Amino acid sequence: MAEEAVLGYLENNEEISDSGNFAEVKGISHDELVNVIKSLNGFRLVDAQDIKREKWVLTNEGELYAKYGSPEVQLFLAVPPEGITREELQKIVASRLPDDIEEKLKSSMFKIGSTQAIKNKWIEMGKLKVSRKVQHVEDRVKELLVQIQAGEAVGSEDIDALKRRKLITPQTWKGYSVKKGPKYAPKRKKVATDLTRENLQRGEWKELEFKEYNFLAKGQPTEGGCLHPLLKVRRQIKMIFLQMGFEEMPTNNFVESSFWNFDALFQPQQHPARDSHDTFFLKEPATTRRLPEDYVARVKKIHESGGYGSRGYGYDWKREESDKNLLRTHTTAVSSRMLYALAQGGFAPKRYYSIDRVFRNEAVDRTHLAEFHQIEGLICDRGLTLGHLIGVLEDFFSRLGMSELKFKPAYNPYTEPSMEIFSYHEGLQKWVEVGNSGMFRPEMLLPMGLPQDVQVIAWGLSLERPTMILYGIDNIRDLFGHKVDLSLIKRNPICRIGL
Ligand code: FB9
Repeated sequence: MAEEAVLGYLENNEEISDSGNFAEVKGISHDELVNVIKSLNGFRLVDAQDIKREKWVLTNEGELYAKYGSPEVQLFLAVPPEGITREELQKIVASRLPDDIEEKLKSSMFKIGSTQAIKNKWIEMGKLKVSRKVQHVEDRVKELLVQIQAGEAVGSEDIDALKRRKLITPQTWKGYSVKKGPKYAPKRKKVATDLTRENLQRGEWKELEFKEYNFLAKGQPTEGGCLHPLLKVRRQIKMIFLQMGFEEMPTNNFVESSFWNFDALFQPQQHPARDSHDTFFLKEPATTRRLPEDYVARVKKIHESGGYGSRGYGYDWKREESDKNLLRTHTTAVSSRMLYALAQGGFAPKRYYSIDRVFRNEAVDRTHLAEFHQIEGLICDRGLTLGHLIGVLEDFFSRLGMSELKFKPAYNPYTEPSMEIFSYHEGLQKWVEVGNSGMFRPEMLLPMGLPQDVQVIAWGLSLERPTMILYGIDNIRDLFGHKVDLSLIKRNPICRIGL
């Protein structure tokens, strides 16, 4: 239909000067006509040239003023010659508004109308009442909007005034002018793209015209697998740990007991982090099934009355508290399992690491979700000191490209001493907190059965923070979660960190 209209018209006419007018005259949609013009142009049956027209269209508010009049005129007409109180005036204006106006706009009509009427010096807003300053007013705004709706020209000053009040907005219209092309024909000959069995059997092949091969056409992009930026950074950090002689810990259990997540770490049962405001507890299964009873007894004791020179916390430790299942709040829960296992089978020095998801019931914001990926490293050996911890941190972070570190005393329930780690970030031109660290307390290690002269130094950081900085992402929802743009996953640079 549209194709025949275009080719037929060009048979006896030099040009279709405006596709918009042509579509209107022929009673076809302009979008459909544009698609036909593009196709005929692609096969060179026509020669199409772009046309662009800027025109003004009314906003929703503009449409209302054009239909019902501007709020300033409506407000002026509601003021009687003897004047009126502000409250009365507000009621009259509201009662005269049509029902189909949005509530939000209704409530602002009085304010817009009175502000504009005062600006036009039509009314005076006294302390007691509102009175007219003129006898008669013209609704210039409504006239202009109706003119624009009719496609009539309006002066630039009036346009600016209407634009400032957000009553009109620019709209770009795109169309084509069309002439005969080098391969014009009054009727497009169907070009075959395949030679079929039917063509051969019926002998149609003799009349068939085949579409030329377009060797310049790009092939369909092949969709291959892609690694998420988080996984690219995770792989780089894994390589750093492996190069430093660390073994990966098994982190394939998001669900953990409070015992391994808190009690084994000598974290008291009253600690705020153990509250359901900070931790996700499970309803089903609500409690853990099995714990090493002899170890539990030692943990109970160390919390209640101390031991090994520690005073403990002096509270009644409750088993049912430690049986509660939760989503692990840190991968240190895995570290406690690994250290306990290490103490059972004849101690040997170890370097362990983990990188996996942890869950915290915290307020989410631009850089924090209720879950993140924690990176944790630990070294278990005899005679370790804080100096060893500082040394291994400088080695680890230098491989991440952070050569200058500063340490600040901190507190963790399960490490003493503890340090926050800071690094000067050249790109951001400021000191950035890059992690936390410490030496696991004897109250944690000795009940496990580790020898008295064994210490454990450990540290942690998140995977999201470095990834967001390295990939220039400032909102975590653009990196992780259901709103992530798949093109970020499909197209992002390789991860280049460290040395
Ligand atoms: O990752 C963090 N910051 C960071 C890390 C790397 C980085 O690299 C850039 C390329 C240059 C940039 C920034 N932080 C830890 C510090 C802050 O971002 C902090 O605001 C957020 N922290 C998380 C916890 O927030 C709920 C990051 C996460 C964190 C904090 C502490 C640990 C693990 C993760 C730990 C631990 C620990 C301590 C002692 C023993 C064992 C584990």
